[in-house]
Amino acid sequence: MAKSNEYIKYAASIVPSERQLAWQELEFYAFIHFGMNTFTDSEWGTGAEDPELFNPTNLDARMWARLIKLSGMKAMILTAKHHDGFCLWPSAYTDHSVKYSLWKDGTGDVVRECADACREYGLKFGIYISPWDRHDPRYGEGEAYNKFFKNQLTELLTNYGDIFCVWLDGACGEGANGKKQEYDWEGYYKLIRKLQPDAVISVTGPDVRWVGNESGVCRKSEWSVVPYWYSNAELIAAESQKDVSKPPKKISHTTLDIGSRKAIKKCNRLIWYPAEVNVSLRKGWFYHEREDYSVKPLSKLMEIYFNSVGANASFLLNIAPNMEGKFSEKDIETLLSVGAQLEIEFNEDLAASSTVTDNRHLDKAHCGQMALTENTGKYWHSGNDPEGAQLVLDLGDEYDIDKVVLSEHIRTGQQIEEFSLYIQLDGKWKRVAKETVIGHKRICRFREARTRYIKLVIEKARCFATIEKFEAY
Ligand code: FUL
Repeated sequence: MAKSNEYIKYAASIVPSERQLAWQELEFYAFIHFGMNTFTDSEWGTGAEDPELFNPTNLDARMWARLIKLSGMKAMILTAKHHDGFCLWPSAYTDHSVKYSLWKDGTGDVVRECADACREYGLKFGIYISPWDRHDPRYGEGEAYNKFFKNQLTELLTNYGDIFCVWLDGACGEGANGKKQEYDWEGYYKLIRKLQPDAVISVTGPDVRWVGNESGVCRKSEWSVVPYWYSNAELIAAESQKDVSKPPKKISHTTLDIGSRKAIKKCNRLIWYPAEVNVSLRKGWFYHEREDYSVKPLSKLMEIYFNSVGANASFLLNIAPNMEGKFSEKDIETLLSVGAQLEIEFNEDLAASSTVTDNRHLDKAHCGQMALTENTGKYWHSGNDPEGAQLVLDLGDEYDIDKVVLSEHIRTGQQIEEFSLYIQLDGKWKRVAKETVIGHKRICRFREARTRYIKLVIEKARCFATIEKFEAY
């Protein structure tokens, strides 16, 4: 029997770290691309820009944080340094920073303002720092550059309070001297772990997997347990964007199926490496006036939300403040509509006071009733014979529903491989979803119907099945 196969048991035993568990809870959070490129109307600066060009007239990080919060996002990741090397904080290790700009006569610190605003609005704060630095003459000089980069990381990770994420992109181009740098990834990771042990290292790092494109496309089955080599920095760098005009559109990194039994069977080292979908609200990552008309419509953003957050991935949505240092009108309008739509979609969990019956459970403490989100910290566990296990929810009355939200108890690994969801109509069960993975979250959407009973059937699982959230809307 496949279940007894060692490789399946091994896959089922891979669990997330505490920092990954905390990150999973964020689900939807903001990227802020702001810096020298905002003032030169470019996407990738050359590094030769005059620091004096950076001069936002009305920078308002509190407004950024407030709008991020209102749009339903839970954190902000700021581009502290992009490929052009210009630093948004007064780094002691370079003269290419806000310190040498006209903004606030060189006394300003965008990283500080964002960190403070996030704390004020209850958002987590993270940083993007590009290892590729087209300005610094040490780039391409091996150890000298790595030391400089680590010094900058140290500044960012010691002076601004808790950092939830260090987002390292894989771009590795030539420096001003035409040389390429050999990055000391292991050294960077070690330093980050030492200074901010709770921070996830995303994309070119071991904690959060880049989905492989920048257009909001996810795999049908986004597994959190995948072969270890997907976290290999050199591989990620090799697959990253190489040309500013050609952002990756389709799923690459690296195939469509990276976590099924077939995909992991021959692999002797697996890793918990859940996906993140990064998409820009506009066409580019930085602000360009000509792209004021490229702001994605609400419908597109909701589609990406359901296809990412609703399919075991997280959604990192980029916002590009303008030269004033503010979000533009169109962006504000759109962000507020996303927040309002999320409130409508997830207004009240109609399953909250259901009675749940199951056809098997590990023990009483893990009976079907524990699957309800209401029972915080508890979960249903099928026992060691998961296939065919069922949960039936009696909502207590008939309600119009069009969505069911499910979560596994991922602290005990990702187990469910196939399931079906049914609602009862006129005394008959009607299947409304047939899917594969659940993982941290699966949102099943279907045509609105009035029902009192919902049934979940586990069709295939690794060693057992768990459900810790079961909601209906
Ligand atoms: C890429 C960069 O080259 C883009 O400019 C942007 O920052 C994106 C999020 O990551 O690797």
